[in-house]
Amino acid sequence: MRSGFVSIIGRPNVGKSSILNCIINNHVAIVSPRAGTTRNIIEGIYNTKDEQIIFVDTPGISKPLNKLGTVLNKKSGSLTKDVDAIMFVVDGSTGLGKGDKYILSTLNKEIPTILVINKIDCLTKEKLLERINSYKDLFPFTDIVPVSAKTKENIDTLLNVLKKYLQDNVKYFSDDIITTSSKYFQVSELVREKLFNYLEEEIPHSLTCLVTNYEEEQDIINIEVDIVVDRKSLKKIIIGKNGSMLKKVGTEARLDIEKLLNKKVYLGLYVKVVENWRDKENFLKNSGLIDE
Ligand SMILES: Nc1nc2c(ncn2[C@@H]2O[C@H](COP(=O)(O)OP(=O)(O)OP(=O)(O)O)[C@@H](O)[C@H]2O)c(=O)[nH]1
Ligand SMILES: [Mg+2]
Repeated sequence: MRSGFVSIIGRPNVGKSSILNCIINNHVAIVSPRAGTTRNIIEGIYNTKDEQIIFVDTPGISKPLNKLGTVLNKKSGSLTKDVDAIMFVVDGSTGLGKGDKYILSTLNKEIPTILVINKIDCLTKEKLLERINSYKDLFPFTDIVPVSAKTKENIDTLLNVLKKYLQDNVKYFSDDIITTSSKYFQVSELVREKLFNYLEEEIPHSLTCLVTNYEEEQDIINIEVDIVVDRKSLKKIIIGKNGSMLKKVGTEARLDIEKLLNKKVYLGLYVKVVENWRDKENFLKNSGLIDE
């Protein structure tokens, strides 16, 4: 048995969570076309007969605009220290950015770091070579693996590369565990994912979701989720005309939640206002966005 921890880091929106889901073959991390989707550390556990890899998905690192942003960068940074390998993920479709150089400057060169160029389904071979050339000398990468989370191309190669770096000889989790996230957290994330997919511009960043009630009956689970926004004016937008937005989000989220919990679900969504919650330390702590 060989096992180990692998951190997935990179700028926002490069496809870190998509790669994790692709490897675990399950929707353990939410994904959206907006930068700044992931806000918590998400662990996904990959098992074979002889290996176990604990993948640690992190919030994309970018210039912080508020306390929440600072906390997220710190969380991601802390997860590059005590791991067996780091997957430094970049977006092959957009290429090198300032943020990439900043993140690389914070990494420990002793830890095997793999340059993972994602979204190669959007690239020609020539463009990919160009991308590899622009990154390869910025850091002593141990390996360079181009992949696509969308088409799964080369994901098996990536796994084979990572297996070289597993150092432990223990099984950390039993085979049936695919993530360490609680079911309450996963439920709130599925609601947040739909909101991130439907709402525009800054609005998704202004909200967070919290499970406030979870009651399991024989045939159904009754769940209530608060959608917390940071100013009153957003309430109307999230509810939508005659409640249409909330209804759309609620239906989609419920279907995913039923799949997750394997049972019929009643989902109640409520929109609440907590002014400037992203800058309130107590709120961030109580809602699990700050761990300590
Ligand atoms: N074409 C293409 N799109 C991809 C691929 N991987 C991810 N995406 C898209 O890229 C967007 C961002 O994906 P995420 O997985 O949420 O990115 P992330 O790096 O986790 O983002 P943050 O959590 O914000 O840091 C989504 O719209 C994905 O569908 C890929 O291989 N090809
Ligand atoms: Mg993510």
